[in-house]
Amino acid sequence: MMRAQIEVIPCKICGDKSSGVHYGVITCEGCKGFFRRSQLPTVSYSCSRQSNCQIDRASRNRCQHCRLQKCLAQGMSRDAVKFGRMSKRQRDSLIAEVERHRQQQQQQQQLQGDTQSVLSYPTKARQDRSPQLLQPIAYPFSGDADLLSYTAEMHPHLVCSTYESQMSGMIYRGSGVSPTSRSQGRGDNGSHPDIRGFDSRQASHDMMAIHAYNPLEDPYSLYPHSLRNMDELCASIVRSHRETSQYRVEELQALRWKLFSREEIQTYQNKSVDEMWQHCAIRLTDAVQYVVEFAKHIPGFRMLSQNDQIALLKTGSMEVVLVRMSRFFNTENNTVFFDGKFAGAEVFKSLACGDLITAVFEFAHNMCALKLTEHQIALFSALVLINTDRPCLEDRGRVQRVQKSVELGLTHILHRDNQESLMHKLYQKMAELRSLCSMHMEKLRWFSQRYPLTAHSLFPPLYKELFASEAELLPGTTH
Ligand code: HC3
Repeated sequence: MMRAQIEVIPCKICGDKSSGVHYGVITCEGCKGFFRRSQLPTVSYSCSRQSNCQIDRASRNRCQHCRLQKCLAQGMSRDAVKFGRMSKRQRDSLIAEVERHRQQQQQQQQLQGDTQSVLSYPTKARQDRSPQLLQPIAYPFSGDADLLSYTAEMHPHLVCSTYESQMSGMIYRGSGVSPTSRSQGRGDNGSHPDIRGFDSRQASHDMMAIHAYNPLEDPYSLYPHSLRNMDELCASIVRSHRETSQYRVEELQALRWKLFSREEIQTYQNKSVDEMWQHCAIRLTDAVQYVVEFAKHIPGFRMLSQNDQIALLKTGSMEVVLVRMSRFFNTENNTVFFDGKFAGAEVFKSLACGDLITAVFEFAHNMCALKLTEHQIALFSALVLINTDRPCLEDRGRVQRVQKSVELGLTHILHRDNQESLMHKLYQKMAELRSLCSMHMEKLRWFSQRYPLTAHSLFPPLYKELFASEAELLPGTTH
């Protein structure tokens, strides 16, 4: 990947323009040089305040101690692999991150430029407004304009939501051959073919084929039983979890002391309801993007049809975000790592969703009490995602086969850890997740009626794609 592409991602330390991957992290030249100097044996820094100085482009030279803490928290280290020698997966997830930033930048530009047009964007004549088959509204979504061709007319099976343009773009971009490659047998390197570099025109054609091919010809139709062994499945899911979990648990441990100051909490609480909702919607959408990357590397997920992958992500990604939130949670003071520091429930007061916040924090607390290992969280997250009870699935049997293999993987892990008793507790957690998410949808319906403009034009497009159809977030929807 060209250095120029990486530079769309701002420096992870101070937010200035980055110049590439340095000591394992995307940083600017200034922070690269700072870290190099900080590693000299004679150097040691201390903070004259509470060791929680804000590090940004303007303030980065004010406190060397906090700047170094942030470098370490972001993963900078002398023996980090050079970009050129990164593993395939590391490079893949870096490519996906560059893609996300590029897309976000374009959407922000368009959002600024087109805020009004999104509302008045011409919608096609609506078919009967059955909640399932909503007429697609083409997003001013640049870069993959062809993706918008996935309209209900072309793919009658694309039901439940019609905002696949974002989600399908994320599922296929920068990842693999078009979906029907599996019917040509194994991939080029002998491993299971998966969805690599996305050619939207080709995929558009293939997507038509996806509903035509006969599953019995599909080498994966016996998929879970033909798996060489359960360890391979578990290892693959754990690796994907580790590479898409935003922060390592040990990093979060090192940051537990970083709490928001009284003034910073006040700043959040002074935000208006719609401002705070927009802020959280952006943070939540960021977290969901990592979940989409996680899903793509679950063996068997990508063998599902695009429709089913999107249906599972639409209803499951928020649940996985909430499972992952327990990794960011400190049960000693009931705070969660948010915006770079640990925040108590009071930080979210201006969302005006007190009961939802309380429930979410309680859930995170109770999840921590289970003391799940990273392996157990990885397999549990995959099981939460691959769930045949989700609405709008077109090939429930195929989803069931993948779900069964993930269930076997989780049982395998729990047996190995001598913790089989956890299984029924985890099924209870899945029921709690469903009620948390329906509570979330209820709040979102309330919010979108109270603040229609924010809900329709200031939330990230992917956020609306995730929650739009249930919360009636479609522009011009009568409430
Ligand atoms: C759940 C949450 C929004 C998401 C926040 C996330 C999961 C975002 C990713 C961070 O890395 C970790 C994190 C911490 C706190 C999470 C928030 C707690 C409360 C808030 C609401 C319940 C959801 C609000 C989202 C809405 C209402 C805008 O859809």
